[in-house]
Amino acid sequence: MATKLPQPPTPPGVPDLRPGSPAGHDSVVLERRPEKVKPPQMYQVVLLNDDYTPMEFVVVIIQEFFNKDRETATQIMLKIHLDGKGVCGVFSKDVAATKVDQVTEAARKHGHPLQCISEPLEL
Ligand code: TYC
Repeated sequence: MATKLPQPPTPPGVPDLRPGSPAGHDSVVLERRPEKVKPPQMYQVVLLNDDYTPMEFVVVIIQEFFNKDRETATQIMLKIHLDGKGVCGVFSKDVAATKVDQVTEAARKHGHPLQCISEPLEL
């Protein structure tokens, strides 16, 4: 009877398809499928205008919680004042919810009616 000599190993990651190896015959080739993993839904955190919250307070809120410099924060505040609302940042769902909570809590603590919401970002 013929004895089979041991074969040298294939390099890492290279399947051994040589005759006699387990995958050399009777093996199943899986069809390649398109990637199904989608990037997570992102949320924009929006401040709403009102008639009572001081402009300066809104500027500070945008600087503190959305890491904007004073000029950018002022532009965003003025956009909200004129348009009724404005986006302060875009975050994952959990981070957006935390920003909403933090801004709402800070506003209530100072007696201001400032409204902060998050909404799914349209692609
Ligand atoms: N409209 C407010 C005022 O005139 C200022 C303001 C800006 C309030 C932005 C809320 O999200 C806001 N004092």
